[in-house]
Amino acid sequence: MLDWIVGYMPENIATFGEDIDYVINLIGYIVFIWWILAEGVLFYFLFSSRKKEGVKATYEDGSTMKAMSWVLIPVVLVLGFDLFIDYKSHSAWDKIKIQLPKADVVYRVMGQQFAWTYTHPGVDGKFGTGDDFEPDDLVVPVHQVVHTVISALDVIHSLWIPNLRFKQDSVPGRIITGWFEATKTGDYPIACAELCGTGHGVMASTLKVLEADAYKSWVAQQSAAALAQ
Ligand SMILES: [Cu+2]
Repeated sequence: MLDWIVGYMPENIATFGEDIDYVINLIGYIVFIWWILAEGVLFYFLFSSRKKEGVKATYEDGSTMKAMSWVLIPVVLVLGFDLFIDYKSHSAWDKIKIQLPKADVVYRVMGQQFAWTYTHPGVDGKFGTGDDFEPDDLVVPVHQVVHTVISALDVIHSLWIPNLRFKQDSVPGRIITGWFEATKTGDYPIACAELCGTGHGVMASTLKVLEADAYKSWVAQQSAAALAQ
């Protein structure tokens, strides 16, 4: 019952996925209850203020305290809900956005119209050497911490991997490091979540989560091919 909202979401394969799903559920419940209340008030007034014999329509300018309270009370309630959500979700923010665990693998990710470029540092783990390579898909090992060092070439994009509950804007002039740890092997979709132009919808690729051994030999093979060029 308590997770009926995230029940509609793609399978979670991130170590921090449950923290994100908790916040999505919490906000979903609050918004749902608020929607019922707001629609209830709307329909109440629709019926109670309908045309009646002998009653002339009047204009309310909203200057009395009683009229204003219809705005002020909801404002206070919404602010209270906001603070409650902040209170309940700050630990997730801290865990995911502030305290980055040490990286096992580092990728550079650049957004541009209209593709993601992934740069792997190769076997030596250092960028800017001959064994760097740029795979079409984001290939990572399972159960290891992956850092994504995200930049943008032209406009704002957003790297979105729904199964990882991962979404991070890429912003021209900024370098933003994100992280994740996948818990399951397989292929999962990657999209751009920031409308960036006509090709926004085709800015797709795949997250491929491999077993550690398969990942290692893939890196070795890609690096060797890069060095041979
Ligand atoms: Cu984009």
